[in-house]
Amino acid sequence: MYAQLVQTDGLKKPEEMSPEERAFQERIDRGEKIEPKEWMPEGYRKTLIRQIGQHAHSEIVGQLPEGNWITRAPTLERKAILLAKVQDEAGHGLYLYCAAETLGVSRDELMELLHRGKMKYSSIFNYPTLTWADMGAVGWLVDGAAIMNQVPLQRTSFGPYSRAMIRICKEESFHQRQGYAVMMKMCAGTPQQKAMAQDALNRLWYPSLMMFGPSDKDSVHSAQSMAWKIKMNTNDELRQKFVDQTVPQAEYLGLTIPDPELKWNEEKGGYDFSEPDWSEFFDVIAGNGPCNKDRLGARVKAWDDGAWFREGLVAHAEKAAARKAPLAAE
Ligand code: FAQ
Repeated sequence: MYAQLVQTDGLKKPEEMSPEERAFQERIDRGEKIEPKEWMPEGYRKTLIRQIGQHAHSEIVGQLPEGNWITRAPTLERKAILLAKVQDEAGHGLYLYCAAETLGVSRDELMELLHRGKMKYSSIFNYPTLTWADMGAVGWLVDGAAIMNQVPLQRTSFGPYSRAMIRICKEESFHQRQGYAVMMKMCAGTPQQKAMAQDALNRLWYPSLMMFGPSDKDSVHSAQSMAWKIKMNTNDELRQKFVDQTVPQAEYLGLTIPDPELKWNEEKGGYDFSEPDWSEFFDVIAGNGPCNKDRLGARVKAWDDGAWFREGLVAHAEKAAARKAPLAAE
């Protein structure tokens, strides 16, 4: 079922395109938005289902590492802020599932694929959140990386995805700022608090770099997705921008990026930095990260525990429809 939903043919040369495909590509090249009921190549539809679906799953699974700390937030104010942030992520998931549904896939199908381990979500959420400082580092680095990827996606060619991104980006920038605020507080605190902040950065730095996907030479979808403006930048371009933006923020905090090779490169106008361990990345997305089983287990349990509620809603809707039916017949 997954292959049927998302498998595509790869990048076509103009001479290999049908007249319809060529006209479609010209619309994309002119910067027009594509809307759900308009004609689109099957590969375009499937690529969007894959990317938007995975993105939606990331928002939902992404609630778990931070949800883990809601009951242990150090103050009432921090708890309220964290709770609001985690709820925002649920909202992002819902906008994105709605955008995917306009492409002819149901939310139940997407959920089933996630629960059977057939569909991915972002690698980053397979790492544990061990201390309160991780709440700062997740907001700062993980939301920071998410925004770096999502701001260009506001201009993506598929209308519903682009509009969902506009709203999501507004909320993500608040998330990033709240994470940085936690880091600032901890770095201005006791030596132990600063050490916790450094430890969180040490553990989450490379997993955050991995969020942008494999290096361009190993990215299977980038060429076609960029031609269709489903992706606006390559994985390496965004990773570089993220490093360039984040290093001065770490310096301001008085923290050290855990990369001895990190160095400003005058010629390229950006930092040189060490690549993440790509074998670890591929292992994590194959289901073998530190928390994959817990994360998926938690989602499946939540889905199963909510069955009675979904059934209740359907029963109520059926009853309400039956009550209206005789009136409609009169
Ligand atoms: N994790 O050919 P490419 C957030 C897979 S939102 C897992 O380069 P593509 C908010 C990829 O799917 C974070 N898998 O793929 C938040 C493909 O496998 P497939 C999510 C990954 O699609 C914050 C294979 O590797 N954001 O965090 C990853 O062109 C805090 C080959 O890769 C989005 O989803 C990965 N990191 O580029 C929530 C943004 N990277 O499908 C809570 C939209 C790659 O063939 C708390 N998505 N893979 O089996 C995108 O921009 C793209 O899909 C990329 C990957 C850039 C993620």
